[in-house]
Amino acid sequence: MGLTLTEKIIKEHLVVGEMERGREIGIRIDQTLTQDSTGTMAYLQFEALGIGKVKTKRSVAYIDHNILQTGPENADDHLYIQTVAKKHGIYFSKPGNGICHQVNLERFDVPGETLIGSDSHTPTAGGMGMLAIGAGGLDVAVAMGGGEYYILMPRIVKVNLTGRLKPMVSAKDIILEVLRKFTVKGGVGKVFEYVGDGVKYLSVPERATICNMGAELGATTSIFPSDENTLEFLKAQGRTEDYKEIKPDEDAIYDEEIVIDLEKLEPLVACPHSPDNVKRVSEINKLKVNQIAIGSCTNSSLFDLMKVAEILKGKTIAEDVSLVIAPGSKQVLTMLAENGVLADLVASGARILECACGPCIGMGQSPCTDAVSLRTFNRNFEGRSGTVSAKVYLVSPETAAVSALTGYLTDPLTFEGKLDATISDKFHVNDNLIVAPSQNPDDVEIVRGPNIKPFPKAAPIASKLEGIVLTKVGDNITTDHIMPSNAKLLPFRSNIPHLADFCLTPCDKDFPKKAKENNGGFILGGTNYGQGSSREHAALAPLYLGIKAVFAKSFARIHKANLINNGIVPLEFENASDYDKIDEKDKLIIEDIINQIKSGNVKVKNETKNEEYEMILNLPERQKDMLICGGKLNQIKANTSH
Ligand code: MIC
Ligand code: SF4
Repeated sequence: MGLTLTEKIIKEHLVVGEMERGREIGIRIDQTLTQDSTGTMAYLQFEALGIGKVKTKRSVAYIDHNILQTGPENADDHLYIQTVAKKHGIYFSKPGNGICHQVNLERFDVPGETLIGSDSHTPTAGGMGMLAIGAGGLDVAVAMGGGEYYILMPRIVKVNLTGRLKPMVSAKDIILEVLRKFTVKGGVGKVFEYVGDGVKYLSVPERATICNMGAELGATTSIFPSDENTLEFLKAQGRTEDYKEIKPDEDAIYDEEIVIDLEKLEPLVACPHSPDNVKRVSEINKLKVNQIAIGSCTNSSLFDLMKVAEILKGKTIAEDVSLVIAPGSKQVLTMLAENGVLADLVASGARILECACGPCIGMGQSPCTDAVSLRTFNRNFEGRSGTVSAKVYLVSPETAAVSALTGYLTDPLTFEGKLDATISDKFHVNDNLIVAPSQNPDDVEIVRGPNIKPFPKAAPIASKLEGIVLTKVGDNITTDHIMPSNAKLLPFRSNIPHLADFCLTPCDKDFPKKAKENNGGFILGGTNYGQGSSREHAALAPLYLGIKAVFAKSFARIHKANLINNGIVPLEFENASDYDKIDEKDKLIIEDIINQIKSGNVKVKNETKNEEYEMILNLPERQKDMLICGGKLNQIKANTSH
């Protein structure tokens, strides 16, 4: 029986378990990446593991998120990461070098290898034919130490691309179409494998756009085969030796299949406030736009920005529009400067930002009150732009650029003119902002600024869990709700006590206060609780506040793993309707929790209502044991002390 591409890579990296759908497997990790806003915690945890040099083929630490530097905190974090990287065998990509996923694609991704990263958009590397997965910082720390990474063997969706995109319709429109079909929770437990005759018309950066935003499906990852286009890209990056052809067998068996006829695809837009709220651009009439932001790890490649420049060349953006552009990497910015296109962008009125995440994570460029902001990014969660009343629409670079000229959301198919931009056949390679690790690690002193506080550690689980429901929230709660990130809070990613005072406040402003007054308690959530980011802070802040368990109709993959890694029990309702019966302030009790965890069926008593609910804890033994030990670090310590 033939294998899918995903199965082939997993088979080669399988360390624990069998490739049976839905069963836990452990895979060997070739490469890791971290970025600065999750990196400080990941490296503190790595240090706590007591490992000397990383054991991966390559590990890279990027600085790309926290670059506003409005006080010493960001720079202190950068210095900590730089020194810890130097000591432990990790490459360090300096601020200014670019967004982790874009730079990793250019310089380090290798077809057929495995990558995990402490950022949910790590699957971007699927565009290179790599099995790349977003994970919590602690899982990345363990992988750096040579430990395997655990996932449930995914179901594999065949996304059959037929035909070729029309001009002005873009890779972004393909992934928006997949999101329209599957929604933000439709990808949980799945890998999206792109195949079909349409694949050959997509360059590596376009494939990366699709895999990048596949994160919004809740998927484990997305992947393309490697082929002549991959080889061309690697050659153009001076990395021919990294090429390896890898594709699914002809008779591979998939769990699901969808077909997307690229010829029929039209420009699409994800409307506020969810990446799956997708409509045709042509359906939306007369939407006046205040701000347009082009960039992010989704759409900041040289190819994307060349297309934007062609549209803007010789013209001026609309009077009422602010256009900001953040190139994805130093390589992209250098080439825009060298070929003169940067001048076209600036002349049209674009404001050029540093090569970093920037506005995507609310690090500056918050739009005006009630603004309509068109962004080429991947997330439009409420408030993420830094302006709570703003309405963010996610679009392709073509739609963004054409709309910048008209001042209205405009279908790029109405643009008169033809784009000539093609993928470059030779990139300007200069890795001078990537610092190699030290040959003499003993001489490297790790510098820890005053903002770097110890991370909270869970204790082995008590025999009985009791407490009140501190807050009741709805469906699709994102990690941006649980642990908001904006220009004011991001400098405190290494300071959980400070961040904890903002935990869940977008949903319930008194949550931290209630948690502190009641000595902790429980959170009640709906479906897909914890979607979005990989930030472990969304588990560490609740841990700090004494949260013992979260009850939800279902959980997002990375957040669920982060809760378990930090000893917080994620319980799912056997009957979703029980969610309606529980109210805030109800007192809940779970007796004999250790045995209940072991059995996987947990009875929860509601003392206030005199009711009982059946909850499910459908976890592999490894994670059940982890909960009993009080999290992953305690489990590792317990296992190494025997
Ligand atoms: C995001 O896009 O939400 C982030 C910011 O990159 C996060 C990581 C973080 O919260 O630091 C992610 O995607 O994992
Ligand atoms: Fe950075 Fe935005 Fe990409 Fe997250 S989604 S890594 S914040 S550019």
